[in-house]
Amino acid sequence: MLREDFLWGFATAAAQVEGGGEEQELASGKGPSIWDWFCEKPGKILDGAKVNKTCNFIDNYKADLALMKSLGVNSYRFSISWPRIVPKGGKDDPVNEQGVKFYSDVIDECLRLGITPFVTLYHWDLPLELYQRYGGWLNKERAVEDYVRYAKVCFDAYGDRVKHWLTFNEPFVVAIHGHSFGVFAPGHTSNTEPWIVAHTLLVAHATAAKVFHDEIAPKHGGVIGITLNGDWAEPWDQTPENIKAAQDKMDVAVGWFADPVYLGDYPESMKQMLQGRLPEFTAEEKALLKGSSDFYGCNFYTTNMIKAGADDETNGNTQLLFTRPDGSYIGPESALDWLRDVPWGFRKHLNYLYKRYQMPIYITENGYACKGESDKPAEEAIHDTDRVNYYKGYLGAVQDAVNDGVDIRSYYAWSFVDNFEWASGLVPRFGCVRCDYDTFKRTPKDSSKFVGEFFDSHIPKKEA
Ligand code: GCO
Repeated sequence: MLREDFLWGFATAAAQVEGGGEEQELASGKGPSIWDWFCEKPGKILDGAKVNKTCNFIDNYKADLALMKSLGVNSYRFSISWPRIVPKGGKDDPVNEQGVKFYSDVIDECLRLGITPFVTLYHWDLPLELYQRYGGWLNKERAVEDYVRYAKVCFDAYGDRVKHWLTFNEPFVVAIHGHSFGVFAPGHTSNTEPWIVAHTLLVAHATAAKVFHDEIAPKHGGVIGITLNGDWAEPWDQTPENIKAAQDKMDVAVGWFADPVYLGDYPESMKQMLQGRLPEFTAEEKALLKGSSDFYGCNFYTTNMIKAGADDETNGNTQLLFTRPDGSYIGPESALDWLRDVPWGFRKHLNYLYKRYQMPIYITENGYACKGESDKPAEEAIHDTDRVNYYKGYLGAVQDAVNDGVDIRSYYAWSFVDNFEWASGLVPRFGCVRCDYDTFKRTPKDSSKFVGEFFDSHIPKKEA
């Protein structure tokens, strides 16, 4: 069984679900984010979708929360849009009261339904103005100040009701997809910027967490952390070079952020690989980072087989494969080339994290986009057998890891409803609930019921 106070629900992000169209956006007082601007560039979004018209959570939030409740959740993870709170983003820029009220209403509705809100402060929608003023995360001094002021506005407005906070979602993706691959906003391709951006994000995380620990937690209680992606890296075979390669891959995917936060500095393998390009922490920054997270936030999707020897720093100079040495695939294909259904890696990953960082783990995302789902008519697509199979395997892995002794405190399925999958647009569908993008109509898929029933039978009921 899981803990009696285990949190479970669905996860979403502001930019991926909120938008109901351009008019709504203009009337809301929200400023543009780098994703609004990025979507206007030809060819950046696979199907030409716009981030300002996704699932219209803005108008639908009450019905969405009621639907979540009917599926049995006791929690909901969502993010706050920085440019909705501070349209221009900066520490001296005005606050949009309409935006502050929106999340306040969402939080109140959650609490009214007995749903614990789990709030992410930054899920990739940087106010465009800050990118234009000084290059966004590339400018540590200014970005940290502006971010911390925004975080304070949120803590002050919601800290009385929100007890679970995340400073950043997947800083790896912000740094690598945004500044090395160039496939996510702001679309840079550089071999120096990602390491600088990551450094800024870590310092911003630690500074905001200190404000929370010093000023908010003593008054209202609550916990704060950062959430990291990272697929499980399985050595291709048991040769020393491939075992080392798998560790190097884990160091870049996870250790790049988790080692400074929980262990005090960047992994040695990254220092060696990047030499002078990896920034160094000052003594003050190290002290700030230590103890900055009250838990380990884990987003998890898949597993790769790892071989030594590819010339790619973003993977620790390793090669990622979905095949075994005998040529067989480790799991079936999804709608996305980076994602396959490989449940056994999850148990290993959770054990690895717990052993290395010794922190309670909150699983903040886990989910699947079924191959070909978008080509099917709605009445067929809602019978999402591949997603049910994925959750069956991965939830089993969570239960196994708990039985192994790993301290796991939450699970959020990604995602509640089909939504804007960044550069892939609206084509890959991750929802346990279908979204009709013409009418915004929601229809629960089979997986939503499967996940609900799993937790109904695995979380012990509190004695009345
Ligand atoms: C993530 C992202 C989500 C994605 C999901 C599927 O945190 O990686 O939070 O925004 O939609 O991972 O790719």
